[in-house]
Amino acid sequence: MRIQSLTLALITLISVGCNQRDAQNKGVEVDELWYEQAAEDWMQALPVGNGRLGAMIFGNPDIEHLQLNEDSMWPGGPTLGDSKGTVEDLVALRALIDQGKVHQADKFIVDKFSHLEVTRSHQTAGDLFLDFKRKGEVTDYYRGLDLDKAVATVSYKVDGDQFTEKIIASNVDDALIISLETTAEKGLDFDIQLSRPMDKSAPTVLVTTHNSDELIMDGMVTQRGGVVENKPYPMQEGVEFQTRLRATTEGGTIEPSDGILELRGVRKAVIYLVTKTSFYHQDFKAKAQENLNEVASKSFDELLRRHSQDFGEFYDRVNFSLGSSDLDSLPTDKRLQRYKDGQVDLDLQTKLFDYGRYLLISSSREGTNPANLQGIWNNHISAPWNADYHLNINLQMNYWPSMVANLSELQQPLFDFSDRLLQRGKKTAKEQYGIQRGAVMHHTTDLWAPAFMFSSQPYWGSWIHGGGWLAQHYWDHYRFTQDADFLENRAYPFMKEIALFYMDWLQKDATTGKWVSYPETSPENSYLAADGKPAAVSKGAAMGHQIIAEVFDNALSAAKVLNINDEFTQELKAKRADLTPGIVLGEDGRILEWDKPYKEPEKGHRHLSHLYALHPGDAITEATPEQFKAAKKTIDYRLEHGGAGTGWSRAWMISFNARLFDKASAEENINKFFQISIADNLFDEHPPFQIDGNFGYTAGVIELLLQSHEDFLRILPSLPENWSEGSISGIKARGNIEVGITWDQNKLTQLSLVSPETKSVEVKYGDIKKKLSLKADQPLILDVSLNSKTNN
Ligand code: FUC
Repeated sequence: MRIQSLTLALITLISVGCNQRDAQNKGVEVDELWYEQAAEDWMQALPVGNGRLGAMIFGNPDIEHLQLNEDSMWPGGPTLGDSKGTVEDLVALRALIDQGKVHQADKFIVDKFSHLEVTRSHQTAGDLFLDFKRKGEVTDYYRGLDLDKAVATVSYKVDGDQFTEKIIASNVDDALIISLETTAEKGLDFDIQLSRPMDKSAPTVLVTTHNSDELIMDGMVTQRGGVVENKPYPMQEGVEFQTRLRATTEGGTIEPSDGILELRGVRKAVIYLVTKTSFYHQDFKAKAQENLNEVASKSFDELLRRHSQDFGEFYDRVNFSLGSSDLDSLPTDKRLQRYKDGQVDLDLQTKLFDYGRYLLISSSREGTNPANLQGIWNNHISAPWNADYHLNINLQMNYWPSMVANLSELQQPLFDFSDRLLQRGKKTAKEQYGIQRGAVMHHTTDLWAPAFMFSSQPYWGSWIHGGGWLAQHYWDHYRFTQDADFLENRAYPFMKEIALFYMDWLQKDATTGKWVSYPETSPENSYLAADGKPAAVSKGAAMGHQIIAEVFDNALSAAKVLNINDEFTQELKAKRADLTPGIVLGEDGRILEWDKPYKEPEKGHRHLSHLYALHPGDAITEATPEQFKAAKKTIDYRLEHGGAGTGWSRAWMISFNARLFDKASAEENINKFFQISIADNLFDEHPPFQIDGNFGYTAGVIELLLQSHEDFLRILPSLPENWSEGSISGIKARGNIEVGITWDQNKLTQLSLVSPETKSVEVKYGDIKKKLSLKADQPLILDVSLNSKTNN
């Protein structure tokens, strides 16, 4: 596949007259999305990104549009709001719950502790338009995204003359670069324009020309329609930025005119675009200039080579195939439609898997902010859910593929961000709840990492386990990478702070004698209280106790690895021993979501928070058969009542199915995911667009093929029936083991395991379970009976 792609890259580089589709028709395979027409709307445009900077490409032959993105485009600053409430309020709140006054508790929690609704959003970085003064008939149109090399291409003929545009978002050179070429004798005539949408009718940028070949767009992110405490809160300040663009040409002329660059008679042009912001650099304007000078000193071919090599270092680690790719000759939107019409397309399933990896590499790189609800791709001033960092599943789901798909470095932004959040979370714990030790984080946050509670409704805002859930990623990062330094210096300190908060938050329940967490809510969901009216706050909820148990267990495991045995671990053990259980079965055999088997107003709710312990947690496994069965029942009930209504919820289902070895349901949920939740550009739809489903899907696919959460490796635990032949390589299991699997007629044909260290590992395939020895860096190749094919 790589050699084929390289061949393709060479073909496309040397031949303007031969587009990718022509090459493909000649039997060259490539991981690509492709279309026969320009994007009419944003959900048809194609994303490129370097982790921080990105664009959505429309490919319009008349006026080409690149909608621009940068990950720190936020209004406001770190100072917005403070924690609310006091320790006395917390005592009063708990008393209301103890007295069964849950509706009063619901009101009280919001009145006393919440900043109510806050609207301040991640925003678009603006738009780049290339106005081709084009007359003539456009034929042979092609628009594609090569996932292998992370290059977008638009090509077509106008009156027989070939036009080719290539776009990359380079991480190594930190720029967007666009190359344009034509075979037309008279060259291309076009204007280059930069702009950014108004904020409530107020201009947000000033565009000027510089020298004869540069555009400079200066601005600051504002949010005049901002809301805080449910009240208008115009934000007139925010992150400052400069976007700088330079055009170079072969042949023809460039003239600056009134904030526009006019290019005439150009046979070849390269446009370099950089954006720097005050979030990252005090001297962001000087940095932008420096960045532009550096990138513009290189040719497009050189930049493309550097970019593809850098991108490939991540992307090429994994290869997934389910057999034939014959349908590659069909445009992606037509294939998708065919799928939506009922014809399952296995190769498109592998493309969507690869796309998840592509999107993560493009939206989360070392030193950037983590991928938000839209990754980095956002055309709004006020985005859905502010395109922020929701901590009650969405941000975490974004990072589910990172470890299993062998992209552990890409988690770095999540940890850098979470460490900032931890600092603010300590303040919130003290100020809001009077808890002196540790840190708390609520259901959502943004670039400035506030940890306090904000929402006007208790059922979504008053959840306190954002930090607890993030702690799982720290521990898992260690389990996958075995990076002892990370464990000692990053993971354990984070896990300890979260555990400390919980230790002081828990209350002794007079009836059960156990430690109970309350006030609790179950993310975004409500139950029917004794009077038949919906309520959110309860005395304990499944997810809260599952997360607390996990944080305690993982912190103790980490302490063991680090040889720590101190007052903290002693106290932790004692509290853990008497913790209220988070997995309790109701009479109907389902897992309870709250402290009692309440009636539910929304039986098919999209969140399955009480199954956290099944996935992404690991407390429910085959080794806990009753809970395992109950988890299946819980899922079935949700689905019978219209569950999995959003893209991310459906994607989560695939991982649940995988953990329950429910191949048939996995197959069905994959199909439904394609049929209901995937847009033409293969972005996941909540709706609207939300990238978590893309990442959840990629992670779910691996979960079907390999699991390692039970201290042994399960090979092909939940292979869907219709994935009868295929292979996957380069994926990771806990223990830092790289795994390759090939199968045919639904049976394993070859398993390969390699570890950088000599170690023993237990592996299970079907009913066979074996302990195997791995020698450092020596692949162990096994057959269907887990016997070695390599004799080592
Ligand atoms: C969670 C979900 C919503 C949405 C939002 C961004 O709160 O319940 O469905 O995905 O995050």
